[in-house]
Amino acid sequence: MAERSDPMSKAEGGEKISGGHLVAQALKHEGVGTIFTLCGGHIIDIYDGCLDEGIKIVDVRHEQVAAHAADGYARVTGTPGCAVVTAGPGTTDAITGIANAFRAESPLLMIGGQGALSQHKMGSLQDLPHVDILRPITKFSATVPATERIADLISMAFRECFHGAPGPSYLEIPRDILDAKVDVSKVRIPQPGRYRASIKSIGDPADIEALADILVHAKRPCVLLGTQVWTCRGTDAAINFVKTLNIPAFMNGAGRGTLPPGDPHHFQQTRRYAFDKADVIVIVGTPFDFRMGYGRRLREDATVVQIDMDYRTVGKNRDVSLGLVGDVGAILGAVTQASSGRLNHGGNAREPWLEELRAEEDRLQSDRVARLTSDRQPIHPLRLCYEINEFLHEESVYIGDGGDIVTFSGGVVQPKSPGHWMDPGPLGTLGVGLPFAMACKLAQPQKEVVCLFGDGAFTLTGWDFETMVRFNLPFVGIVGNNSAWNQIRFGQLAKYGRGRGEVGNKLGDVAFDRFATMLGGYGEEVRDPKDIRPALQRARASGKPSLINVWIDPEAYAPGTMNQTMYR
Ligand SMILES: Cc1ncc(C[n+]2csc(CCOP(=O)(O)OP(=O)(O)O)c2C)c(N)n1
Ligand SMILES: [Mg+2]
Repeated sequence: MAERSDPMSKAEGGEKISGGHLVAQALKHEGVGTIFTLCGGHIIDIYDGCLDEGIKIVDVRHEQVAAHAADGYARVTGTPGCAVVTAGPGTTDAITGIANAFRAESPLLMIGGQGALSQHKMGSLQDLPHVDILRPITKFSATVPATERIADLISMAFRECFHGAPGPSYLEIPRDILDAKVDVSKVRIPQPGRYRASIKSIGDPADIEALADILVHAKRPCVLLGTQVWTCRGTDAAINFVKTLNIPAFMNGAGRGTLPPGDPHHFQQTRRYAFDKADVIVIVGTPFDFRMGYGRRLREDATVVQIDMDYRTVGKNRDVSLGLVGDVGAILGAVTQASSGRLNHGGNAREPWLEELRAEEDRLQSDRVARLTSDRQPIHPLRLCYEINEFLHEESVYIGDGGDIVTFSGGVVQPKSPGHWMDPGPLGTLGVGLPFAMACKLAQPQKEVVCLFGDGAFTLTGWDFETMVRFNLPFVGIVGNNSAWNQIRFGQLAKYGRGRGEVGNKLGDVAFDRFATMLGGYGEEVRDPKDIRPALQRARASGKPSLINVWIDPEAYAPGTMNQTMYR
């Protein structure tokens, strides 16, 4: 343990505290136990404060990783993540991570360095207009004008993180403001639990009754449980809602795993079928964005109900019959209560609807069994996904980071419990996998982390595999290696044909297994499908960060890629 630097020196004028120590206190008061960072002269006093407050400092090799890890940490813990980066390039490097968290509604605070206020606009080292750059992709972006205000502005930034649907905040601290020591008596240090209120609102109680009415009378309802079910930790409320009302449920994003595979209300393959035939469709915590065809894939004459944490999401791109804004778990709980006792035999009357969907689900599954278990070489991506799904257990968090290979996995891999699925979200950022694995393993070491990478995606943040080794964070990494940016390659080939369509989308044959061993991890390569599972098991048993390099067929493409659904 480092020696204390005596931040509270008793100079004349009373007890003093430095800016970096105020940062650390404010973080601790919010419950932030870990910061993700890459060092720079502008921010070092924050590290000194963290040492005194017992906040873990995880130092990475690229600021994008710090920001993605803070995003991942927030998703896993339900408390905000924190990235601390230096001025200029440290801040711009982190921007992709902030942008990803912004689109994914993930609460984190990024603290960035800045040249001294006394040198404002003089051309100081690494000076940039960070606050302006960050403003459009954060919920709050500000500079700290005085040391006394540091803890206060941090509490403000955290409050803003939880305004509506969560998101990132940014705070810039000039170097002289951070380094200065001020009288403790002149400083406001907001105390834990006393500077922001609960946002668990159910919205308008009349709308709860209205939705209960709709559901009690629905004959063929279905529900889509999206990411915010997890954000609100509304899993139990969602399960109770689905079971009490006897409604088939589809899950996406972090909502996956709300119901376990095999549950009678869990459906995966028949979403389109159900949306086409349902009389009532309840969309929970999922925007009508490209993933939902902007709402156009929902039948015009269906009763569509949208529940969301963000007022701006409800009714966007498609009219709704009823919209509810608030904590989606609290709303589902209130609706269940308002409908129970009024359902009579309505729930049972839905049995034929559930049976119809189940029959269709089974039909679609048996149609693809042969491809899932195909022994052919080169390995079909579906076989790899099938093996990963079989390999996961209750406590395995699955992370997908790649293009086509991850699209394949979306239809095959099913997390066994809530909070065990991570994807970048609607920004579609390649490179989130390793930082998410890092955050996940740090926040909950007892869980297993299984991460599937595209060979392209891995390389965007892959050097932080070394950080996983340095911090002893074992995980099972799998690279679906097709030596190409295949998801994009397909569209190019389809549009321009062989030759012109092969520009800018091919990669070298990289031995990721050897990359892993070079850095002190575990690695193996696989070419035969029957070797996949044993290799995964050896990676698990190694107790090290690992990469299983699986050579997959570069000529196989996911149906979503072939339809280019993401651009429609
Ligand atoms: C940071 C970033 N750059 C570019 C893209 C565009 N993009 C989407 S999928 C994809 C190909 C990904 O290749 P890989 O990870 O190898 O997976 P594959 O499609 O080959 O299975 C690309 C380049 C993106 N989504 N994010
Ligand atoms: Mg690839």
